[in-house]
Amino acid sequence: MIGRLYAGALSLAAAAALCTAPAFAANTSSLTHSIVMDGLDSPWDMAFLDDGTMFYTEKCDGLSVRMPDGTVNALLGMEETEGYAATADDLFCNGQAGMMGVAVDPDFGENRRIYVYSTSSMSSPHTNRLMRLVVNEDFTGVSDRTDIVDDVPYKMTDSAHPFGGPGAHNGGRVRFDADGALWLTTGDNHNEDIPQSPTLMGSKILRMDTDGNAHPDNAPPEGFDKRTYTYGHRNVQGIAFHPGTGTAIAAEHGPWHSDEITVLVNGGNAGWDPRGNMAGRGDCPDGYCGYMPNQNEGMNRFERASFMPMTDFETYPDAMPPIWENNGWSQGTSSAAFLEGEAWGDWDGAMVVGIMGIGFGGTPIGQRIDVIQLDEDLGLFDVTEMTLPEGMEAGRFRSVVMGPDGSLYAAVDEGVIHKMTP
Ligand SMILES: [Ca+2]
Repeated sequence: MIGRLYAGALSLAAAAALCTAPAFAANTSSLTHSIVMDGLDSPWDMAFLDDGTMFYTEKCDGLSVRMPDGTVNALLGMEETEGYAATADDLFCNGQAGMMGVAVDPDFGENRRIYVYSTSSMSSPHTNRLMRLVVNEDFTGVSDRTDIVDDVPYKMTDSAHPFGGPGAHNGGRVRFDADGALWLTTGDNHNEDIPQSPTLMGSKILRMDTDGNAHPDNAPPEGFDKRTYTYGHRNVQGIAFHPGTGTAIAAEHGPWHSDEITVLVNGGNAGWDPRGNMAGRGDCPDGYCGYMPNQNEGMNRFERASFMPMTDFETYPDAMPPIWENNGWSQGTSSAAFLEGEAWGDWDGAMVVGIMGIGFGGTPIGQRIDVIQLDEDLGLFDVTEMTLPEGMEAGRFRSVVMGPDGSLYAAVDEGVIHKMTP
Protein backbone atom coordinates (compact mmCIF):
# COMPACT_ATOMS: atom_id res chain seq x y z
CA MET A 1 0.00 0.00 0.00
CA ILE A 2 1.40 3.34 -1.04
CA GLY A 3 -0.06 4.96 2.04
CA ARG A 4 2.07 2.89 4.37
CA LEU A 5 5.27 4.01 2.71
CA TYR A 6 4.44 7.58 3.57
CA ALA A 7 2.81 6.93 6.88
CA GLY A 8 5.75 8.30 8.78
CA ALA A 9 5.45 11.66 7.05
CA LEU A 10 1.68 11.98 6.97
CA SER A 11 -0.91 12.15 9.66
CA LEU A 12 -2.55 8.83 10.41
CA ALA A 13 -5.77 10.10 8.90
CA ALA A 14 -4.09 11.07 5.67
CA ALA A 15 -2.28 7.76 5.46
CA ALA A 16 -5.47 5.85 6.10
CA ALA A 17 -7.19 7.86 3.38
CA LEU A 18 -4.51 6.84 0.91
CA CYS A 19 -4.84 3.21 1.93
CA THR A 20 -8.55 3.19 1.31
CA ALA A 21 -8.43 5.16 -1.92
CA PRO A 22 -8.79 2.09 -4.17
CA ALA A 23 -12.06 1.19 -2.45
CA PHE A 24 -13.41 4.69 -3.12
CA ALA A 25 -12.54 4.31 -6.78
CA ALA A 26 -14.35 1.00 -6.90
CA ASN A 27 -17.41 2.63 -5.41
CA THR A 28 -17.66 5.54 -7.77
CA SER A 29 -16.86 3.63 -10.92
CA SER A 30 -19.67 1.24 -10.15
CA LEU A 31 -22.30 3.89 -9.46
CA THR A 32 -25.15 3.55 -11.89
CA HIS A 33 -27.28 6.52 -12.75
CA SER A 34 -30.76 7.21 -13.95
CA ILE A 35 -32.94 10.28 -14.22
CA VAL A 36 -36.02 9.90 -12.07
CA MET A 37 -37.69 13.10 -13.23
CA ASP A 38 -36.76 16.05 -15.41
CA GLY A 39 -38.43 19.17 -16.68
CA LEU A 40 -39.22 20.23 -13.13
CA ASP A 41 -39.18 23.84 -11.94
CA SER A 42 -36.50 24.26 -9.28
CA PRO A 43 -37.11 21.05 -7.35
CA TRP A 44 -36.17 21.79 -3.75
CA ASP A 45 -36.58 18.63 -1.68
CA MET A 46 -37.80 15.04 -1.65
CA ALA A 47 -39.17 12.65 0.98
CA PHE A 48 -39.75 8.92 0.52
CA LEU A 49 -42.03 6.19 1.78
CA ASP A 50 -40.60 2.68 2.10
CA ASP A 51 -42.21 1.55 -1.15
CA GLY A 52 -40.45 4.26 -3.14
CA THR A 53 -43.32 6.75 -3.21
CA MET A 54 -41.60 10.14 -3.49
CA PHE A 55 -43.06 13.44 -2.34
CA TYR A 56 -41.26 16.43 -3.83
CA THR A 57 -41.49 20.20 -3.86
CA GLU A 58 -40.91 22.72 -6.63
CA LYS A 59 -40.04 26.18 -5.34
CA CYS A 60 -42.59 28.18 -7.30
CA ASP A 61 -45.14 25.46 -8.04
CA GLY A 62 -45.96 23.32 -5.05
CA LEU A 63 -46.07 19.81 -3.66
CA SER A 64 -46.41 16.66 -5.75
CA VAL A 65 -45.98 12.94 -5.34
CA ARG A 66 -44.43 10.42 -7.68
CA MET A 67 -45.86 6.94 -7.17
CA PRO A 68 -43.71 3.79 -7.48
CA ASP A 69 -45.21 3.12 -10.94
CA GLY A 70 -44.11 6.58 -12.12
CA THR A 71 -47.51 8.23 -11.94
CA VAL A 72 -47.30 11.82 -10.72
CA ASN A 73 -50.04 13.51 -8.73
CA ALA A 74 -49.89 17.27 -8.18
CA LEU A 75 -51.18 17.74 -4.65
CA LEU A 76 -50.94 21.32 -3.40
CA GLY A 77 -50.17 24.26 -5.66
CA MET A 78 -49.07 27.74 -4.73
CA GLU A 79 -50.79 30.95 -5.84
CA GLU A 80 -51.47 31.17 -9.57
CA THR A 81 -50.59 27.57 -10.31
CA GLU A 82 -52.73 25.20 -12.36
CA GLY A 83 -53.17 21.46 -12.46
CA TYR A 84 -52.96 20.83 -8.73
CA ALA A 85 -55.66 19.02 -6.77
CA ALA A 86 -55.82 22.11 -4.56
CA THR A 87 -54.14 25.49 -4.39
CA ALA A 88 -53.26 27.69 -1.44
CA ASP A 89 -53.34 31.33 -2.46
CA ASP A 90 -51.18 32.46 0.45
CA LEU A 91 -48.20 30.36 -0.66
CA PHE A 92 -45.85 32.28 -2.93
CA CYS A 93 -42.29 32.37 -4.16
CA ASN A 94 -39.89 35.28 -4.42
CA GLY A 95 -36.13 35.09 -4.78
CA GLN A 96 -34.84 32.22 -2.67
CA ALA A 97 -38.19 31.83 -0.92
CA GLY A 98 -41.04 29.55 -1.91
CA MET A 99 -41.93 25.95 -1.23
CA MET A 100 -38.89 24.31 0.27
CA GLY A 101 -38.39 21.32 2.59
CA VAL A 102 -40.64 18.28 2.86
CA ALA A 103 -40.66 15.37 5.32
CA VAL A 104 -42.84 12.31 5.88
CA ASP A 105 -44.14 11.46 9.34
CA PRO A 106 -42.45 8.35 10.78
CA ASP A 107 -45.98 7.07 11.49
CA PHE A 108 -47.27 7.90 8.01
CA GLY A 109 -48.80 4.42 7.74
CA GLU A 110 -51.19 5.31 10.53
CA ASN A 111 -51.64 9.09 10.31
CA ARG A 112 -50.93 9.90 6.61
CA ARG A 113 -49.13 13.08 7.66
CA ILE A 114 -46.46 15.02 5.78
CA TYR A 115 -44.75 18.33 6.58
CA VAL A 116 -43.92 21.10 4.12
CA TYR A 117 -42.10 24.40 4.66
CA SER A 118 -43.17 27.33 2.52
CA THR A 119 -43.31 31.09 2.37
CA SER A 120 -46.78 32.45 3.10
CA SER A 121 -48.54 35.81 2.80
CA MET A 122 -51.15 34.89 5.39
CA SER A 123 -49.69 37.23 7.98
CA SER A 124 -48.13 40.65 7.64
CA PRO A 125 -45.20 40.83 7.49
CA HIS A 126 -45.11 37.57 5.56
CA THR A 127 -43.45 34.56 7.17
CA ASN A 128 -42.12 31.13 6.43
CA ARG A 129 -44.36 28.39 7.73
CA LEU A 130 -44.10 24.71 8.48
CA MET A 131 -47.38 23.07 7.50
CA ARG A 132 -48.70 19.66 8.45
CA LEU A 133 -50.88 18.00 5.83
CA VAL A 134 -52.84 14.76 5.59
CA VAL A 135 -52.49 12.77 2.38
CA ASN A 136 -55.60 10.99 1.17
CA GLU A 137 -55.82 7.24 0.68
CA ASP A 138 -55.01 7.19 -3.05
CA PHE A 139 -52.34 9.94 -2.93
CA THR A 140 -54.34 12.33 -5.09
CA GLY A 141 -54.85 15.12 -2.59
CA VAL A 142 -53.99 16.62 0.78
CA SER A 143 -56.23 18.10 3.46
CA ASP A 144 -56.31 19.29 7.06
CA ARG A 145 -53.55 21.87 6.67
CA THR A 146 -52.24 22.91 10.06
CA ASP A 147 -49.49 25.52 10.28
CA ILE A 148 -47.47 24.13 13.17
CA VAL A 149 -44.80 26.86 12.83
CA ASP A 150 -46.00 30.21 11.48
CA ASP A 151 -43.37 32.68 12.68
CA VAL A 152 -40.12 32.11 10.81
CA PRO A 153 -39.10 35.54 9.52
CA TYR A 154 -39.18 36.37 5.82
CA LYS A 155 -37.24 39.19 4.13
CA MET A 156 -39.98 41.43 2.75
CA THR A 157 -38.10 44.12 0.87
CA ASP A 158 -34.81 45.25 -0.54
CA SER A 159 -34.59 47.90 2.13
CA ALA A 160 -33.56 45.38 4.78
CA HIS A 161 -30.39 44.84 2.79
CA PRO A 162 -30.15 45.23 -0.96
CA PHE A 163 -27.93 42.28 -1.65
CA GLY A 164 -29.93 39.20 -2.51
CA GLY A 165 -33.32 40.90 -2.76
CA PRO A 166 -36.58 39.94 -1.06
CA GLY A 167 -36.97 36.36 0.07
CA ALA A 168 -33.31 35.82 0.95
CA HIS A 169 -32.02 33.31 3.49
CA ASN A 170 -34.92 31.17 4.67
CA GLY A 171 -33.03 27.99 5.55
CA GLY A 172 -35.70 25.47 4.71
CA ARG A 173 -34.76 21.85 5.39
CA VAL A 174 -37.28 19.71 7.31
CA ARG A 175 -36.21 16.36 8.72
CA PHE A 176 -37.16 13.77 11.33
CA ASP A 177 -34.50 12.17 13.49
CA ALA A 178 -34.51 8.51 14.47
CA ASP A 179 -36.34 9.33 17.71
CA GLY A 180 -39.23 10.93 15.85
CA ALA A 181 -38.42 14.57 16.64
CA LEU A 182 -39.10 17.09 13.87
CA TRP A 183 -36.30 19.49 12.89
CA LEU A 184 -36.44 22.70 10.86
CA THR A 185 -33.54 24.87 9.70
CA THR A 186 -33.93 28.63 9.15
CA GLY A 187 -31.92 31.62 7.90
CA ASP A 188 -30.96 35.20 8.75
CA ASN A 189 -33.00 37.17 6.14
CA HIS A 190 -30.08 39.66 5.88
CA ASN A 191 -31.32 40.99 9.21
CA GLU A 192 -28.50 41.73 11.63
CA ASP A 193 -30.68 41.20 14.68
CA ILE A 194 -31.92 37.72 13.83
CA PRO A 195 -28.98 35.33 14.33
CA GLN A 196 -28.39 36.04 18.03
CA SER A 197 -32.01 36.93 18.84
CA PRO A 198 -33.56 34.75 21.53
CA THR A 199 -37.05 35.08 20.05
CA LEU A 200 -36.83 35.68 16.29
CA MET A 201 -36.86 32.20 14.78
CA GLY A 202 -34.53 32.84 11.85
CA SER A 203 -30.92 31.59 11.97
CA LYS A 204 -32.07 28.77 14.22
CA ILE A 205 -32.38 25.03 14.13
CA LEU A 206 -35.66 24.06 15.74
CA ARG A 207 -36.40 20.68 17.34
CA MET A 208 -40.08 20.04 17.91
CA ASP A 209 -42.88 17.55 18.10
CA THR A 210 -45.33 17.17 15.24
CA ASP A 211 -47.62 19.84 16.70
CA GLY A 212 -44.76 22.36 16.61
CA ASN A 213 -44.13 22.30 20.36
CA ALA A 214 -40.60 22.54 21.68
CA HIS A 215 -38.83 19.27 22.33
CA PRO A 216 -38.70 18.91 26.13
CA ASP A 217 -34.94 18.33 26.12
CA ASN A 218 -34.02 21.46 24.16
CA ALA A 219 -31.55 23.48 26.21
CA PRO A 220 -31.18 26.97 24.71
CA PRO A 221 -29.91 29.81 26.93
CA GLU A 222 -32.23 31.53 29.37
CA GLY A 223 -34.85 33.63 27.64
CA PHE A 224 -34.70 31.80 24.31
CA ASP A 225 -37.70 30.38 22.52
CA LYS A 226 -37.73 26.78 23.70
CA ARG A 227 -38.07 25.43 20.18
CA THR A 228 -34.42 26.44 19.70
CA TYR A 229 -31.91 23.59 19.48
CA THR A 230 -29.11 25.81 18.12
CA TYR A 231 -28.89 29.48 17.11
CA GLY A 232 -26.44 31.92 15.53
CA HIS A 233 -26.54 30.28 12.13
CA ARG A 234 -26.49 32.14 8.82
CA ASN A 235 -28.54 30.09 6.38
CA VAL A 236 -28.82 26.37 7.00
CA GLN A 237 -30.11 24.25 4.14
CA GLY A 238 -28.56 20.97 5.23
CA ILE A 239 -29.18 18.80 8.26
CA ALA A 240 -28.56 15.10 8.72
CA PHE A 241 -28.25 12.71 11.63
CA HIS A 242 -25.17 10.59 12.17
CA PRO A 243 -26.31 6.97 11.87
CA GLY A 244 -24.21 5.68 14.76
CA THR A 245 -24.94 8.31 17.38
CA GLY A 246 -27.99 10.19 16.11
CA THR A 247 -26.06 13.46 16.42
CA ALA A 248 -27.43 16.28 14.27
CA ILE A 249 -24.97 17.84 11.83
CA ALA A 250 -25.72 21.00 9.82
CA ALA A 251 -24.39 22.35 6.52
CA GLU A 252 -24.80 26.03 5.76
CA HIS A 253 -23.97 28.81 3.34
CA GLY A 254 -21.12 31.21 4.00
CA PRO A 255 -21.01 34.89 2.96
CA TRP A 256 -18.45 35.02 0.14
CA HIS A 257 -16.30 32.77 2.30
CA SER A 258 -16.41 29.77 4.61
CA ASP A 259 -19.32 27.42 4.00
CA GLU A 260 -19.58 25.38 7.17
CA ILE A 261 -20.46 21.94 8.44
CA THR A 262 -21.08 21.92 12.17
CA VAL A 263 -21.72 19.12 14.62
CA LEU A 264 -24.58 20.53 16.65
CA VAL A 265 -24.61 20.80 20.41
CA ASN A 266 -27.93 21.19 22.20
CA GLY A 267 -28.33 24.87 23.03
CA GLY A 268 -25.23 25.82 21.07
CA ASN A 269 -24.36 29.09 19.36
CA ALA A 270 -23.09 28.77 15.78
CA GLY A 271 -21.37 32.13 16.19
CA TRP A 272 -22.77 34.17 13.27
CA ASP A 273 -23.40 37.79 14.26
CA PRO A 274 -23.50 40.34 11.43
CA ARG A 275 -24.17 43.29 13.74
CA GLY A 276 -21.77 46.17 13.24
CA ASN A 277 -21.07 46.77 16.88
CA MET A 278 -19.78 43.28 17.50
CA ALA A 279 -16.11 42.41 17.62
CA GLY A 280 -15.12 46.00 16.99
CA ARG A 281 -16.73 46.19 13.58
CA GLY A 282 -17.90 49.68 12.73
CA ASP A 283 -21.03 50.70 10.90
CA CYS A 284 -21.81 48.65 7.84
CA PRO A 285 -24.08 49.57 4.93
CA ASP A 286 -27.75 48.98 5.64
CA GLY A 287 -27.00 47.87 9.18
CA TYR A 288 -25.70 44.49 8.10
CA CYS A 289 -22.06 43.47 8.18
CA GLY A 290 -22.74 40.05 6.68
CA TYR A 291 -21.21 40.90 3.32
CA MET A 292 -18.39 43.11 4.55
CA PRO A 293 -15.88 43.72 3.23
CA ASN A 294 -17.31 43.52 -0.25
CA GLN A 295 -15.71 40.74 -2.24
CA ASN A 296 -14.92 43.19 -5.03
CA GLU A 297 -12.66 45.23 -2.80
CA GLY A 298 -9.62 43.10 -3.35
CA MET A 299 -9.56 41.09 -0.15
CA ASN A 300 -9.28 37.35 -0.45
CA ARG A 301 -11.68 35.02 1.29
CA PHE A 302 -9.47 34.51 4.32
CA GLU A 303 -9.11 38.23 4.91
CA ARG A 304 -12.87 38.65 4.63
CA ALA A 305 -13.35 35.76 7.04
CA SER A 306 -11.23 37.48 9.64
CA PHE A 307 -13.41 40.61 9.47
CA MET A 308 -16.81 38.88 9.44
CA PRO A 309 -16.30 35.29 10.51
CA MET A 310 -18.94 32.61 10.09
CA THR A 311 -18.06 31.57 13.62
CA ASP A 312 -17.00 34.52 15.74
CA PHE A 313 -14.88 32.98 18.48
CA GLU A 314 -13.65 36.39 19.57
CA THR A 315 -17.14 37.44 20.62
CA TYR A 316 -18.44 33.95 21.39
CA PRO A 317 -15.54 31.80 22.67
CA ASP A 318 -17.90 28.89 23.33
CA ALA A 319 -19.39 28.87 19.83
CA MET A 320 -19.69 25.50 18.11
CA PRO A 321 -16.62 25.08 15.89
CA PRO A 322 -17.21 23.97 12.31
CA ILE A 323 -15.61 20.66 11.34
CA TRP A 324 -15.35 21.78 7.67
CA GLU A 325 -15.02 25.21 6.09
CA ASN A 326 -14.89 24.44 2.35
CA ASN A 327 -11.29 25.64 2.16
CA GLY A 328 -12.55 29.12 2.85
CA TRP A 329 -14.93 29.24 -0.12
CA SER A 330 -18.63 30.00 -0.27
CA GLN A 331 -20.03 27.83 -3.04
CA GLY A 332 -23.65 27.20 -2.15
CA THR A 333 -23.37 24.33 0.31
CA SER A 334 -26.92 23.09 0.48
CA SER A 335 -28.29 19.80 1.72
CA ALA A 336 -26.81 16.86 3.56
CA ALA A 337 -27.52 13.17 4.07
CA PHE A 338 -25.75 10.07 5.28
CA LEU A 339 -25.04 7.20 2.91
CA GLU A 340 -26.26 3.98 4.40
CA GLY A 341 -25.98 0.39 3.24
CA GLU A 342 -23.19 -2.12 2.64
CA ALA A 343 -23.38 -1.51 -1.10
CA TRP A 344 -21.67 1.85 -0.48
CA GLY A 345 -18.55 0.05 0.74
CA ASP A 346 -16.22 2.35 2.63
CA TRP A 347 -18.69 5.15 2.16
CA ASP A 348 -21.34 3.37 4.23
CA GLY A 349 -21.97 5.85 7.03
CA ALA A 350 -20.30 8.79 5.28
CA MET A 351 -22.02 12.16 4.95
CA VAL A 352 -22.77 13.57 1.53
CA VAL A 353 -23.23 17.29 0.97
CA GLY A 354 -24.72 18.82 -2.16
CA ILE A 355 -22.92 21.95 -3.37
CA MET A 356 -24.65 24.21 -5.88
CA GLY A 357 -21.57 26.06 -7.08
CA ILE A 358 -21.03 29.65 -8.04
CA GLY A 359 -20.85 31.24 -11.47
CA PHE A 360 -17.98 33.26 -12.87
CA GLY A 361 -18.81 34.73 -16.25
CA GLY A 362 -21.51 32.13 -16.72
CA THR A 363 -19.19 29.23 -15.96
CA PRO A 364 -20.28 27.28 -12.91
CA ILE A 365 -17.54 26.36 -10.48
CA GLY A 366 -17.79 23.98 -7.58
CA GLN A 367 -20.97 22.09 -8.49
CA ARG A 368 -20.46 18.76 -6.82
CA ILE A 369 -21.36 16.28 -4.13
CA ASP A 370 -18.74 15.97 -1.42
CA VAL A 371 -18.40 12.74 0.53
CA ILE A 372 -17.37 13.60 4.06
CA GLN A 373 -16.07 10.84 6.28
CA LEU A 374 -16.09 11.42 10.00
CA ASP A 375 -13.91 9.85 12.62
CA GLU A 376 -15.17 8.21 15.81
CA ASP A 377 -15.39 11.56 17.57
CA LEU A 378 -17.36 13.07 14.66
CA GLY A 379 -14.34 15.06 13.56
CA LEU A 380 -13.38 15.37 9.93
CA PHE A 381 -11.56 12.29 8.64
CA ASP A 382 -11.55 12.75 4.89
CA VAL A 383 -13.30 14.64 2.11
CA THR A 384 -13.70 13.22 -1.38
CA GLU A 385 -15.52 14.74 -4.31
CA MET A 386 -17.92 12.14 -5.64
CA THR A 387 -17.08 11.18 -9.19
CA LEU A 388 -20.43 11.40 -10.91
CA PRO A 389 -21.54 8.32 -12.82
CA GLU A 390 -21.11 8.36 -16.57
CA GLY A 391 -23.84 10.30 -18.30
CA MET A 392 -24.77 12.35 -15.24
CA GLU A 393 -24.32 16.10 -15.46
CA ALA A 394 -23.48 18.19 -12.44
CA GLY A 395 -25.86 20.95 -11.48
CA ARG A 396 -26.91 23.09 -8.58
CA PHE A 397 -27.23 20.23 -6.08
CA ARG A 398 -30.08 21.55 -3.95
CA SER A 399 -31.14 18.36 -2.25
CA VAL A 400 -29.53 15.00 -1.53
CA VAL A 401 -31.71 12.31 0.02
CA MET A 402 -31.18 8.61 0.71
CA GLY A 403 -33.95 6.53 -0.81
CA PRO A 404 -35.46 3.43 0.74
CA ASP A 405 -33.78 1.37 -2.00
CA GLY A 406 -30.30 2.37 -0.81
CA SER A 407 -29.79 4.78 -3.71
CA LEU A 408 -28.85 8.42 -3.33
CA TYR A 409 -31.28 10.85 -4.93
CA ALA A 410 -30.12 14.33 -5.88
CA ALA A 411 -32.25 17.24 -7.07
CA VAL A 412 -30.66 20.08 -9.02
CA ASP A 413 -32.13 23.54 -9.60
CA GLU A 414 -31.94 22.86 -13.33
CA GLY A 415 -35.04 20.69 -12.93
CA VAL A 416 -33.75 17.13 -12.65
CA ILE A 417 -33.96 14.52 -9.91
CA HIS A 418 -31.12 12.04 -10.30
CA LYS A 419 -30.73 8.59 -8.80
CA MET A 420 -27.32 7.11 -8.06
CA THR A 421 -27.06 3.46 -7.10
CA PRO A 422 -23.87 1.80 -5.89
CA1 LIG B 1 -20.74 29.02 12.48
